Amino acid sequence: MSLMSFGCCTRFKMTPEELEQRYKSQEIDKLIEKDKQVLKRQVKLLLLGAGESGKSTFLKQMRIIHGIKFEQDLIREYQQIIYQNVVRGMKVLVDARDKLAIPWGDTSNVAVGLELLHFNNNQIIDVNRFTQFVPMLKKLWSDNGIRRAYERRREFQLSDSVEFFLNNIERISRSDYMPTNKDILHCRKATKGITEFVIPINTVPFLFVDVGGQRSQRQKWFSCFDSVTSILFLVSSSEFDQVLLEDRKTNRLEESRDIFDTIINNRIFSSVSIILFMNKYDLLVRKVANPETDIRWYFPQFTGNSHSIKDVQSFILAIFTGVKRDPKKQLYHHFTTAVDTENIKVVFNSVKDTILNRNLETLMLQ
Ligand SMILES: Nc1nc2c(ncn2[C@@H]2O[C@H](COP(=O)(O)OP(=O)(O)O)[C@@H](O)[C@H]2O)c(=O)[nH]1
Ligand SMILES: [Mg+2]
Repeated sequence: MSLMSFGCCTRFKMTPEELEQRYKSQEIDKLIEKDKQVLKRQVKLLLLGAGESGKSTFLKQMRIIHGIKFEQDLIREYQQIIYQNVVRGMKVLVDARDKLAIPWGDTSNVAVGLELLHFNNNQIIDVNRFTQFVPMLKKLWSDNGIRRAYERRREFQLSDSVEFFLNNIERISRSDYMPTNKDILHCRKATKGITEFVIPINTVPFLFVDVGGQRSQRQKWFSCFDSVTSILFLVSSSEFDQVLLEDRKTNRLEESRDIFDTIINNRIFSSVSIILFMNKYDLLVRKVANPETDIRWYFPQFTGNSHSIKDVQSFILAIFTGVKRDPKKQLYHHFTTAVDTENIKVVFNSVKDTILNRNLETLMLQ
Protein backbone atom coordinates (compact mmCIF):
# COMPACT_ATOMS: atom_id res chain seq x y z
CA MET A 1 0.00 0.00 0.00
CA SER A 2 1.40 3.43 -0.90
CA LEU A 3 1.85 6.24 1.60
CA MET A 4 -0.71 8.35 -0.20
CA SER A 5 -3.51 5.90 0.25
CA PHE A 6 -2.40 5.17 3.80
CA GLY A 7 -2.81 8.85 4.63
CA CYS A 8 -6.13 8.93 2.90
CA CYS A 9 -7.22 5.89 4.84
CA THR A 10 -6.45 7.41 8.22
CA ARG A 11 -8.03 10.73 7.33
CA PHE A 12 -11.40 9.22 6.38
CA LYS A 13 -11.11 6.28 8.72
CA MET A 14 -11.79 3.72 5.99
CA THR A 15 -11.40 0.07 6.74
CA PRO A 16 -9.14 -1.92 4.39
CA GLU A 17 -12.32 -3.56 2.99
CA GLU A 18 -13.89 -0.19 2.21
CA LEU A 19 -10.66 0.94 0.68
CA GLU A 20 -10.56 -2.11 -1.55
CA GLN A 21 -14.18 -1.57 -2.50
CA ARG A 22 -13.46 2.01 -3.45
CA TYR A 23 -10.42 0.99 -5.44
CA LYS A 24 -12.51 -1.57 -7.33
CA SER A 25 -15.28 0.87 -8.10
CA GLN A 26 -12.76 3.41 -9.38
CA GLU A 27 -11.34 0.73 -11.66
CA ILE A 28 -14.86 -0.04 -12.91
CA ASP A 29 -15.51 3.66 -13.50
CA LYS A 30 -12.32 3.82 -15.54
CA LEU A 31 -13.44 0.84 -17.62
CA ILE A 32 -16.87 2.34 -18.19
CA GLU A 33 -15.29 5.64 -19.20
CA LYS A 34 -12.99 3.81 -21.60
CA ASP A 35 -15.98 1.96 -23.08
CA LYS A 36 -17.75 5.28 -23.51
CA GLN A 37 -14.76 6.72 -25.32
CA VAL A 38 -14.62 3.70 -27.63
CA LEU A 39 -18.35 3.91 -28.26
CA LYS A 40 -18.04 7.61 -29.04
CA ARG A 41 -15.31 6.98 -31.56
CA GLN A 42 -16.99 3.88 -32.94
CA VAL A 43 -18.30 4.06 -36.47
CA LYS A 44 -21.60 2.26 -36.90
CA LEU A 45 -22.41 1.25 -40.46
CA LEU A 46 -25.80 -0.17 -41.36
CA LEU A 47 -26.00 -2.45 -44.37
CA LEU A 48 -29.50 -2.10 -45.82
CA GLY A 49 -31.20 -3.22 -49.02
CA ALA A 50 -33.63 -5.80 -50.40
CA GLY A 51 -32.98 -9.53 -50.19
CA GLU A 52 -30.07 -10.75 -52.33
CA SER A 53 -28.69 -7.26 -52.96
CA GLY A 54 -25.26 -8.26 -51.58
CA LYS A 55 -25.23 -7.02 -47.96
CA SER A 56 -23.74 -10.18 -46.43
CA THR A 57 -21.27 -10.52 -49.31
CA PHE A 58 -20.08 -6.97 -48.65
CA LEU A 59 -19.52 -7.85 -44.99
CA LYS A 60 -17.51 -10.94 -46.00
CA GLN A 61 -15.34 -8.64 -48.14
CA MET A 62 -14.73 -6.40 -45.13
CA ARG A 63 -13.31 -9.43 -43.30
CA ILE A 64 -11.17 -10.46 -46.26
CA ILE A 65 -9.85 -6.97 -46.98
CA HIS A 66 -8.99 -6.32 -43.33
CA GLY A 67 -7.27 -9.68 -42.88
CA ILE A 68 -9.75 -11.33 -40.49
CA LYS A 69 -9.64 -14.98 -41.50
CA PHE A 70 -12.75 -17.15 -41.61
CA GLU A 71 -12.54 -19.73 -38.80
CA GLN A 72 -12.17 -23.41 -39.77
CA ASP A 73 -15.66 -24.24 -38.46
CA LEU A 74 -17.15 -21.44 -40.47
CA ILE A 75 -15.36 -22.59 -43.64
CA ARG A 76 -16.78 -26.11 -43.09
CA GLU A 77 -20.22 -24.60 -42.69
CA TYR A 78 -19.80 -22.65 -45.92
CA GLN A 79 -18.70 -25.86 -47.64
CA GLN A 80 -22.00 -27.56 -46.78
CA ILE A 81 -24.00 -24.53 -47.85
CA ILE A 82 -22.14 -24.51 -51.18
CA TYR A 83 -23.07 -28.16 -51.76
CA GLN A 84 -26.65 -27.25 -50.94
CA ASN A 85 -26.60 -24.20 -53.21
CA VAL A 86 -25.57 -26.40 -56.16
CA VAL A 87 -27.97 -29.29 -55.56
CA ARG A 88 -30.98 -27.09 -54.80
CA GLY A 89 -30.10 -24.82 -57.73
CA MET A 90 -30.08 -27.76 -60.16
CA LYS A 91 -33.39 -28.96 -58.71
CA VAL A 92 -34.89 -25.54 -59.46
CA LEU A 93 -33.59 -25.78 -63.04
CA VAL A 94 -34.99 -29.28 -63.56
CA ASP A 95 -38.36 -28.17 -62.21
CA ALA A 96 -38.36 -24.98 -64.30
CA ARG A 97 -37.52 -26.91 -67.50
CA ASP A 98 -40.60 -29.00 -66.86
CA LYS A 99 -42.92 -26.07 -66.02
CA LEU A 100 -41.73 -24.04 -69.02
CA ALA A 101 -42.27 -27.14 -71.19
CA ILE A 102 -38.74 -27.03 -72.59
CA PRO A 103 -37.84 -30.43 -74.10
CA TRP A 104 -34.86 -32.33 -72.73
CA GLY A 105 -31.73 -32.11 -74.85
CA ASP A 106 -30.95 -35.73 -74.05
CA THR A 107 -33.94 -37.92 -73.13
CA SER A 108 -31.77 -40.19 -71.01
CA ASN A 109 -31.73 -37.27 -68.54
CA VAL A 110 -35.43 -37.75 -67.73
CA ALA A 111 -34.57 -40.34 -65.09
CA VAL A 112 -31.61 -38.33 -63.79
CA GLY A 113 -33.81 -35.26 -63.38
CA LEU A 114 -36.47 -37.27 -61.56
CA GLU A 115 -33.95 -38.74 -59.17
CA LEU A 116 -32.65 -35.29 -58.29
CA LEU A 117 -36.17 -33.95 -57.76
CA HIS A 118 -36.69 -36.61 -55.09
CA PHE A 119 -33.92 -35.13 -52.97
CA ASN A 120 -35.32 -33.58 -49.79
CA ASN A 121 -34.01 -30.01 -49.45
CA ASN A 122 -33.70 -30.25 -45.67
CA GLN A 123 -31.17 -33.06 -45.81
CA ILE A 124 -27.60 -32.21 -44.92
CA ILE A 125 -25.15 -32.79 -47.76
CA ASP A 126 -21.70 -33.87 -46.67
CA VAL A 127 -18.73 -34.64 -48.94
CA ASN A 128 -19.79 -38.26 -49.51
CA ARG A 129 -23.37 -37.40 -50.31
CA PHE A 130 -22.24 -34.64 -52.65
CA THR A 131 -19.91 -37.03 -54.50
CA GLN A 132 -22.96 -39.15 -55.34
CA PHE A 133 -24.68 -36.14 -56.87
CA VAL A 134 -21.75 -34.96 -58.99
CA PRO A 135 -22.20 -37.22 -62.08
CA MET A 136 -25.89 -36.25 -62.20
CA LEU A 137 -25.14 -32.56 -61.83
CA LYS A 138 -22.54 -32.67 -64.61
CA LYS A 139 -24.84 -34.55 -66.94
CA LEU A 140 -27.74 -32.18 -66.33
CA TRP A 141 -25.65 -29.00 -66.61
CA SER A 142 -24.56 -30.10 -70.09
CA ASP A 143 -28.14 -30.79 -71.21
CA ASN A 144 -29.53 -28.30 -73.77
CA GLY A 145 -32.94 -28.24 -72.11
CA ILE A 146 -31.43 -27.26 -68.75
CA ARG A 147 -29.32 -24.61 -70.46
CA ARG A 148 -32.38 -23.16 -72.14
CA ALA A 149 -34.20 -23.09 -68.81
CA TYR A 150 -31.14 -21.33 -67.37
CA GLU A 151 -31.34 -18.68 -70.11
CA ARG A 152 -34.95 -18.04 -69.02
CA ARG A 153 -34.08 -17.77 -65.31
CA ARG A 154 -35.74 -14.37 -64.93
CA GLU A 155 -39.06 -16.25 -65.15
CA PHE A 156 -38.38 -18.20 -61.95
CA GLN A 157 -36.27 -17.83 -58.78
CA LEU A 158 -32.68 -18.96 -59.08
CA SER A 159 -29.80 -17.75 -56.93
CA ASP A 160 -27.11 -15.82 -58.86
CA SER A 161 -24.26 -18.01 -57.66
CA VAL A 162 -25.55 -21.35 -59.02
CA GLU A 163 -23.81 -20.81 -62.37
CA PHE A 164 -20.49 -20.03 -60.69
CA PHE A 165 -20.57 -23.28 -58.68
CA LEU A 166 -21.75 -25.43 -61.59
CA ASN A 167 -18.93 -24.07 -63.73
CA ASN A 168 -16.49 -25.00 -60.96
CA ILE A 169 -17.96 -28.42 -60.23
CA GLU A 170 -14.71 -30.32 -60.98
CA ARG A 171 -12.86 -28.40 -58.29
CA ILE A 172 -15.71 -28.37 -55.78
CA SER A 173 -16.24 -32.12 -56.04
CA ARG A 174 -12.67 -33.08 -55.10
CA SER A 175 -12.53 -35.06 -51.87
CA ASP A 176 -10.01 -32.59 -50.36
CA TYR A 177 -12.05 -29.55 -51.39
CA MET A 178 -11.81 -26.48 -49.15
CA PRO A 179 -13.80 -23.37 -50.09
CA THR A 180 -11.63 -20.47 -51.26
CA ASN A 181 -12.47 -16.88 -50.37
CA LYS A 182 -14.06 -16.52 -53.79
CA ASP A 183 -16.29 -19.56 -53.14
CA ILE A 184 -17.27 -18.12 -49.76
CA LEU A 185 -18.19 -14.84 -51.44
CA HIS A 186 -20.50 -16.67 -53.85
CA CYS A 187 -22.01 -18.88 -51.16
CA ARG A 188 -25.63 -17.88 -50.56
CA LYS A 189 -27.40 -18.14 -47.24
CA ALA A 190 -30.31 -15.82 -46.48
CA THR A 191 -29.64 -13.72 -43.36
CA LYS A 192 -32.19 -14.09 -40.58
CA GLY A 193 -32.25 -11.46 -37.85
CA ILE A 194 -29.31 -9.12 -37.28
CA THR A 195 -25.57 -9.84 -37.36
CA GLU A 196 -22.99 -7.45 -35.97
CA PHE A 197 -19.28 -7.54 -36.70
CA VAL A 198 -16.58 -5.16 -35.44
CA ILE A 199 -13.43 -4.49 -37.45
CA PRO A 200 -10.77 -2.03 -36.26
CA ILE A 201 -9.86 0.21 -39.19
CA ASN A 202 -7.17 2.91 -38.73
CA THR A 203 -7.57 2.26 -34.94
CA VAL A 204 -11.27 3.17 -35.12
CA PRO A 205 -13.71 0.35 -34.38
CA PHE A 206 -16.09 -0.05 -37.30
CA LEU A 207 -19.29 -1.83 -36.30
CA PHE A 208 -20.98 -3.36 -39.34
CA VAL A 209 -24.62 -4.27 -38.90
CA ASP A 210 -25.99 -6.77 -41.42
CA VAL A 211 -29.72 -7.47 -41.56
CA GLY A 212 -32.11 -9.80 -43.37
CA GLY A 213 -33.50 -8.01 -46.43
CA GLN A 214 -36.65 -9.91 -47.29
CA ARG A 215 -40.06 -8.48 -46.43
CA SER A 216 -40.57 -10.66 -43.34
CA GLN A 217 -37.18 -9.55 -41.98
CA ARG A 218 -37.60 -5.82 -42.35
CA GLN A 219 -39.61 -5.16 -39.15
CA LYS A 220 -36.37 -5.91 -37.32
CA TRP A 221 -34.51 -3.08 -39.05
CA PHE A 222 -35.82 -0.38 -36.67
CA SER A 223 -34.09 -1.94 -33.67
CA CYS A 224 -30.67 -1.02 -35.06
CA PHE A 225 -31.38 2.56 -36.18
CA ASP A 226 -29.77 4.11 -33.08
CA SER A 227 -26.52 6.16 -33.36
CA VAL A 228 -25.77 5.23 -36.95
CA THR A 229 -22.80 6.91 -38.65
CA SER A 230 -23.55 5.89 -42.23
CA ILE A 231 -25.93 3.69 -44.15
CA LEU A 232 -24.59 1.58 -46.97
CA PHE A 233 -27.65 0.90 -49.09
CA LEU A 234 -27.19 -1.97 -51.53
CA VAL A 235 -29.16 -2.33 -54.75
CA SER A 236 -28.94 -5.26 -57.08
CA SER A 237 -28.69 -3.12 -60.21
CA SER A 238 -29.01 -6.11 -62.56
CA GLU A 239 -32.51 -7.04 -61.41
CA PHE A 240 -34.54 -4.79 -63.73
CA ASP A 241 -36.17 -7.81 -65.41
CA GLN A 242 -36.79 -9.90 -62.28
CA VAL A 243 -39.65 -10.24 -59.80
CA LEU A 244 -39.57 -10.69 -56.02
CA LEU A 245 -39.07 -14.04 -54.37
CA GLU A 246 -41.62 -13.00 -51.73
CA ASP A 247 -44.64 -12.47 -54.02
CA ARG A 248 -43.38 -13.46 -57.47
CA LYS A 249 -44.90 -10.40 -59.10
CA THR A 250 -43.37 -7.10 -57.87
CA ASN A 251 -40.45 -5.89 -59.98
CA ARG A 252 -37.29 -6.24 -57.87
CA LEU A 253 -35.82 -2.88 -58.85
CA GLU A 254 -39.07 -1.11 -57.93
CA GLU A 255 -39.21 -2.87 -54.56
CA SER A 256 -35.63 -1.82 -53.91
CA ARG A 257 -36.43 1.80 -54.87
CA ASP A 258 -39.43 1.83 -52.48
CA ILE A 259 -37.29 0.61 -49.58
CA PHE A 260 -34.68 3.21 -50.42
CA ASP A 261 -37.41 5.87 -50.44
CA THR A 262 -38.37 5.04 -46.82
CA ILE A 263 -34.72 5.20 -45.73
CA ILE A 264 -33.39 8.28 -47.52
CA ASN A 265 -36.46 10.37 -46.66
CA ASN A 266 -36.60 9.20 -43.05
CA ARG A 267 -36.11 12.03 -40.54
CA ILE A 268 -34.22 9.70 -38.18
CA PHE A 269 -31.43 9.68 -40.78
CA SER A 270 -31.36 13.41 -41.53
CA SER A 271 -27.77 13.67 -40.27
CA VAL A 272 -26.63 10.22 -41.41
CA SER A 273 -24.56 9.94 -44.59
CA ILE A 274 -26.09 7.54 -47.08
CA ILE A 275 -24.00 5.71 -49.64
CA LEU A 276 -25.68 3.86 -52.47
CA PHE A 277 -23.99 0.75 -53.76
CA MET A 278 -25.39 -0.06 -57.18
CA ASN A 279 -24.25 -3.64 -56.87
CA LYS A 280 -24.01 -6.67 -59.19
CA TYR A 281 -22.45 -4.46 -61.84
CA ASP A 282 -20.85 -7.56 -63.45
CA LEU A 283 -24.30 -9.10 -63.97
CA LEU A 284 -25.72 -5.80 -65.20
CA VAL A 285 -23.00 -5.56 -67.87
CA ARG A 286 -23.82 -9.09 -69.04
CA LYS A 287 -27.54 -8.48 -69.10
CA VAL A 288 -27.29 -5.21 -71.01
CA ALA A 289 -25.07 -6.86 -73.63
CA ASN A 290 -27.55 -9.72 -74.10
CA PRO A 291 -29.54 -9.21 -77.35
CA GLU A 292 -32.35 -11.42 -75.96
CA THR A 293 -33.44 -8.85 -73.39
CA ASP A 294 -34.26 -5.16 -73.30
CA ILE A 295 -34.77 -2.84 -70.34
CA ARG A 296 -37.59 -1.06 -72.23
CA TRP A 297 -39.79 -4.17 -71.86
CA TYR A 298 -39.79 -3.56 -68.10
CA PHE A 299 -39.27 0.21 -67.96
CA PRO A 300 -41.00 1.72 -71.02
CA GLN A 301 -39.94 5.21 -69.88
CA PHE A 302 -36.32 4.35 -70.75
CA THR A 303 -35.34 6.41 -73.77
CA GLY A 304 -31.63 5.68 -74.24
CA ASN A 305 -29.84 2.91 -76.09
CA SER A 306 -30.88 -0.23 -74.23
CA HIS A 307 -27.61 -2.02 -75.03
CA SER A 308 -25.39 0.82 -73.87
CA ILE A 309 -24.16 0.13 -70.34
CA LYS A 310 -23.65 3.86 -69.70
CA ASP A 311 -27.24 4.70 -70.69
CA VAL A 312 -28.70 1.89 -68.58
CA GLN A 313 -26.48 2.79 -65.62
CA SER A 314 -27.56 6.41 -65.54
CA PHE A 315 -31.22 5.45 -65.98
CA ILE A 316 -31.13 3.00 -63.06
CA LEU A 317 -29.20 5.41 -60.87
CA ALA A 318 -31.77 8.14 -61.58
CA ILE A 319 -34.56 5.84 -60.38
CA PHE A 320 -32.89 5.92 -56.97
CA THR A 321 -31.58 9.47 -56.76
CA GLY A 322 -35.01 10.61 -58.00
CA VAL A 323 -36.81 9.60 -54.80
CA LYS A 324 -34.70 11.85 -52.54
CA ARG A 325 -36.93 14.72 -51.35
CA ASP A 326 -34.40 16.95 -49.57
CA PRO A 327 -32.21 18.60 -52.22
CA LYS A 328 -29.60 19.46 -49.56
CA LYS A 329 -29.14 15.88 -48.42
CA GLN A 330 -25.90 14.45 -49.77
CA LEU A 331 -26.08 11.11 -51.51
CA TYR A 332 -22.96 9.28 -52.63
CA HIS A 333 -23.06 6.34 -55.04
CA HIS A 334 -20.80 3.66 -56.51
CA PHE A 335 -21.38 0.90 -59.04
CA THR A 336 -19.95 -2.21 -57.38
CA THR A 337 -19.37 -5.94 -57.79
CA ALA A 338 -19.49 -7.29 -54.24
CA VAL A 339 -17.93 -10.65 -55.19
CA ASP A 340 -14.84 -8.88 -56.58
CA THR A 341 -12.35 -8.18 -53.76
CA GLU A 342 -10.21 -5.73 -55.77
CA ASN A 343 -13.27 -3.68 -56.70
CA ILE A 344 -14.56 -3.51 -53.11
CA LYS A 345 -11.09 -2.61 -51.85
CA VAL A 346 -11.00 0.47 -54.09
CA VAL A 347 -14.60 1.47 -53.39
CA PHE A 348 -14.33 0.99 -49.63
CA ASN A 349 -11.16 3.05 -49.50
CA SER A 350 -12.94 6.07 -50.89
CA VAL A 351 -16.07 5.45 -48.81
CA LYS A 352 -13.98 5.13 -45.64
CA ASP A 353 -12.71 8.69 -45.89
CA THR A 354 -16.23 10.06 -46.25
CA ILE A 355 -17.30 8.03 -43.22
CA LEU A 356 -14.34 8.97 -41.04
CA ASN A 357 -14.74 12.66 -41.87
CA ARG A 358 -18.40 12.44 -40.99
CA ASN A 359 -17.54 10.70 -37.75
CA LEU A 360 -15.03 13.40 -36.85
CA GLU A 361 -17.61 16.11 -37.51
CA THR A 362 -20.12 14.49 -35.14
CA LEU A 363 -17.43 13.99 -32.49
CA MET A 364 -16.61 17.72 -32.63
CA LEU A 365 -20.27 18.59 -32.20
CA GLN A 366 -20.60 16.51 -29.04
N1 LIG B 1 -22.20 -11.95 -59.64
C1 LIG B 1 -22.41 -11.30 -58.50
N2 LIG B 1 -22.99 -11.93 -57.47
C2 LIG B 1 -23.18 -11.23 -56.33
C3 LIG B 1 -22.79 -9.87 -56.18
N3 LIG B 1 -23.11 -9.49 -54.93
C4 LIG B 1 -23.65 -10.55 -54.32
N4 LIG B 1 -23.71 -11.61 -55.16
C5 LIG B 1 -24.27 -12.93 -54.89
O1 LIG B 1 -25.67 -12.75 -54.71
C6 LIG B 1 -26.16 -13.61 -53.69
C7 LIG B 1 -26.87 -12.81 -52.63
O2 LIG B 1 -25.93 -12.02 -51.92
P1 LIG B 1 -26.05 -11.76 -50.35
O3 LIG B 1 -24.83 -11.03 -49.94
O4 LIG B 1 -26.38 -13.02 -49.64
O5 LIG B 1 -27.31 -10.77 -50.32
P2 LIG B 1 -28.08 -10.17 -49.05
O6 LIG B 1 -29.39 -10.87 -49.02
O7 LIG B 1 -28.26 -8.71 -49.39
O8 LIG B 1 -27.23 -10.39 -47.85
C8 LIG B 1 -24.96 -14.39 -53.17
O9 LIG B 1 -24.93 -15.65 -53.79
C9 LIG B 1 -23.76 -13.55 -53.61
O10 LIG B 1 -22.63 -14.34 -53.87
C10 LIG B 1 -22.18 -9.22 -57.30
O11 LIG B 1 -21.84 -8.04 -57.29
N5 LIG B 1 -22.02 -9.99 -58.44
MG1 LIG C 1 -27.70 -11.33 -46.08
